[in-house]
Amino acid sequence: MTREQVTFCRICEPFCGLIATVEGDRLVSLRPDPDHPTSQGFACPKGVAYAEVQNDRDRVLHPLKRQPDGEFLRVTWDEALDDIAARLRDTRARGGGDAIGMYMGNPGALNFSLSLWSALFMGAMGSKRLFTSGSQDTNSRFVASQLLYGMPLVFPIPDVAASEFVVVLGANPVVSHGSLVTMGRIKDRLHEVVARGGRVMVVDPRRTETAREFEWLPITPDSDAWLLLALLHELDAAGLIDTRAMERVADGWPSLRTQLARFTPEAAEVHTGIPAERTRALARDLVCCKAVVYGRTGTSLGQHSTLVNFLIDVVNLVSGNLDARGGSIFAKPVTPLLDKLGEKAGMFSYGERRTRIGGFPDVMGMEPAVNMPAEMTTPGQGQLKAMFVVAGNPVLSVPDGNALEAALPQLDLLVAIDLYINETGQHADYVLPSTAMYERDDFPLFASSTYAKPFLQVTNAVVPPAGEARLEWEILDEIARRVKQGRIKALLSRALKKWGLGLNPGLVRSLLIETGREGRKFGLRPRGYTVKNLLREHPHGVLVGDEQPVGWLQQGVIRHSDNKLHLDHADIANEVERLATRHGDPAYPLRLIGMREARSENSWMHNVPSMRAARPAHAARMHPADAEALGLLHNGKVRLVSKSGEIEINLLVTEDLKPGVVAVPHGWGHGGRSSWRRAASEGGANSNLLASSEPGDIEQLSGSAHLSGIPVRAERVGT
Ligand SMILES: Nc1nc2c(c(=O)[nH]1)N[C@H]1C(S)=C(S)[C@@H](COP(=O)(O)OP(=O)(O)OC[C@H]3O[C@@H](n4cnc5c(=O)[nH]c(N)nc54)[C@H](O)[C@@H]3O)O[C@H]1N2
Ligand SMILES: Nc1nc2c(c(=O)[nH]1)N[C@H]1C(S)=C(S)[C@@H](COP(=O)(O)OP(=O)(O)OC[C@H]3O[C@@H](n4cnc5c(=O)[nH]c(N)nc54)[C@H](O)[C@@H]3O)O[C@H]1N2
Ligand code: SF4
Ligand SMILES: [Mo]
Repeated sequence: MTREQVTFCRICEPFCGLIATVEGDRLVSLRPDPDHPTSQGFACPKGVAYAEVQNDRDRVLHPLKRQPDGEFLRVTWDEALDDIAARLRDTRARGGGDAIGMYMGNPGALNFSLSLWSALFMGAMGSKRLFTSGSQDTNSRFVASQLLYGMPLVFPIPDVAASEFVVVLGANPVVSHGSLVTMGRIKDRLHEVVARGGRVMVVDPRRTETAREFEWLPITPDSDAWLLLALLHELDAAGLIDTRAMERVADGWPSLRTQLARFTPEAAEVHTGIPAERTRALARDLVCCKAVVYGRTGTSLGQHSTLVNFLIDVVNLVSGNLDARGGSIFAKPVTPLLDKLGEKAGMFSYGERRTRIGGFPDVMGMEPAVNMPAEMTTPGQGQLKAMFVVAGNPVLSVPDGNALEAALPQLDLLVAIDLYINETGQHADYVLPSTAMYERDDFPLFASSTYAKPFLQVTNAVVPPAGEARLEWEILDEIARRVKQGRIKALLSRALKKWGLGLNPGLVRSLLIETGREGRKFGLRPRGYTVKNLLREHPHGVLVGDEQPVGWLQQGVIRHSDNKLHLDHADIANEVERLATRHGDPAYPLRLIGMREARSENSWMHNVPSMRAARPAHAARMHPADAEALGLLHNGKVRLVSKSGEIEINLLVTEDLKPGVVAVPHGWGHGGRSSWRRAASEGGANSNLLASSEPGDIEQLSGSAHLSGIPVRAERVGT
């Protein structure tokens, strides 16, 4: 029998509405949901192709145990879980809880039950050793927020719907569909800015798919701090700052201001490649209307990533656009976890401990993933001996996957929980099959504080788990139980137990919605929302407001005790100094950046046949002037060399790049004993072998990897 079920996609951040067609227990296809209030009938190729992931013959459907020869053999769940628990007990007895670590990858953040249970599981293991894709993504943003607002999880989103001038700095929303902002149909929303008579400017080293639709201002990679400081310099020098208004909400401007002297637009031009006059004009454009500077991974993966994220907010602030309609605004979370509960539970720490290797501050409990190999191989208290890799593929996504691959076999235990055997999981003692997206109940908890329009939607599983796949939280819960910790305990569990209820994600989801801003509050707001009435009456989701509020910066956003933004930090001053004295190495004259593709998701979804057919083969891109100078040919091969490694890769020559820049999509170089056979047959190289894992090359304030703007040189391969 064929039926349809309303659900939503959780591959990336807009959480587009989808309609699933199901035959029996089989997910046959997915199509965009025309009745979804924000995605309004849009879904990208990835979202629609997910049915092919669901039904992929290369998916892992049974627990697998690696044999001495590297082959994986099917075992029972009991065998796997008992052995894992016994080994964990042993690891703990010898090295303490902190000998157990976890790396949680990007899909974990978009998976409600896993994102909660991974933290609870680590608590149950008595371990603080959490690594995530955050150190390759958002952590510098979070640290900038900690410094500015006193809380890492407070960050502004661009108010595109009301903006007259959107400056996209290091983001490619036409391909990525928006990040750290949850906005359906973001491309259309940007076009509406122009249709209203406004402008969208894309400041990027590559003429991206977004830049093609709007204005392109090319910039040298990893020079954004220069641009932003020059904008501040110009705004100040031209008397365009309403200092009194700004100082009502911010403390420390005079001190930051003293550092601006040398950052003239002319001085910046040398680094950014942006003519001084254009920087001056941009500064003026930011104060002439409702404007916003919005940055994302392109501004979070350079050598000064915390500084850059910090300066983006300062530019928005001094130009009068922070917490202002059409500017950079703060969403009010629809559910309480991310602010109140999380804060009470102490989840939002920064620098409460320092890492063993490199002395990096923790960012909300996370350590830099680039440290994992050294943390596994360096003896002493805290040496990692057992690791879980859940929904992640750090061998391809983190700098220097070779070092990680060399270190993983030295662990006493490595467990991967994934849909596939990926390049990291191929080294695991056990690969445990997890349920796929449409096999689980869900709720976009992560988006709670990033919605451009406040929104609520929940979905239940569309099909039962394939094969023997299990929900990640159940796997973790079961392991914790076998380690004899008892069921995972959390804040609420004791109270719930009193009433005879165990803690499970379904219950947490209900509580979050019930007690949330729009919740029914156990009957106090009879018209409020519950999971039940959302599923029954609003399966497509429901907008719970037209827009996010403005003017509430000092009414709950800022956590500093003086209720002001803090602009004066010694750490930031040091970063500014470091920036001003930075030198390039002439041996590596080019700058490597990444590029996301519409039919790829980081290192996965490469095994999907329909997307493969429509995607160009993995290749580097370079400007004709550079290619010609080096004697490199379009469709030829190039060797890219950095101080950390080298790769060989196909080359496409294109004018879409600023001269001096090479772009390579990350997440490639599949193979080994990974189970995704089609992806492995596609070739390609792992660009992160060019990234450095030396502690000195990691951004010091946030432990963020340097993945964008890597100095490289290019060489012709063969004669
Ligand atoms: N050079 C360079 N490197 C980068 C970046 C860049 O821009 N440039 N971007 C960085 C960023 S932003 C990110 S987020 C990281 C991503 O890095 P990671 O999170 O480490 O890796 P992914 O490639 O997202 O791999 C996700 C894994 O999760 C599995 N998976 C998918 N869905 C599920 C699920 O529902 N459950 C489970 N258990 N597993 C699932 C997939 O099969 C895959 O193996 O890469 C980072 N690396
Ligand atoms: N199709 C697709 N969608 C995705 C993903 C995917 O892999 N594929 N990944 C998802 C994930 S995990 C994330 S975090 C988001 C990321 O979302 P975005 O950040 O919007 O996506 P990117 O394409 O990485 O955009 C970064 C842009 O920064 C530019 N850039 C690089 N270096 C610099 C620099 O130094 N300065 C400036 N100004 N620009 C620079 C790059 O050329 C690129 O255009 O996308 C998500 N959506
Ligand atoms: S844009 Fe992201 S959320 Fe929307 S359908 Fe595509 S992958 Fe799914
Ligand atoms: Mo990401």
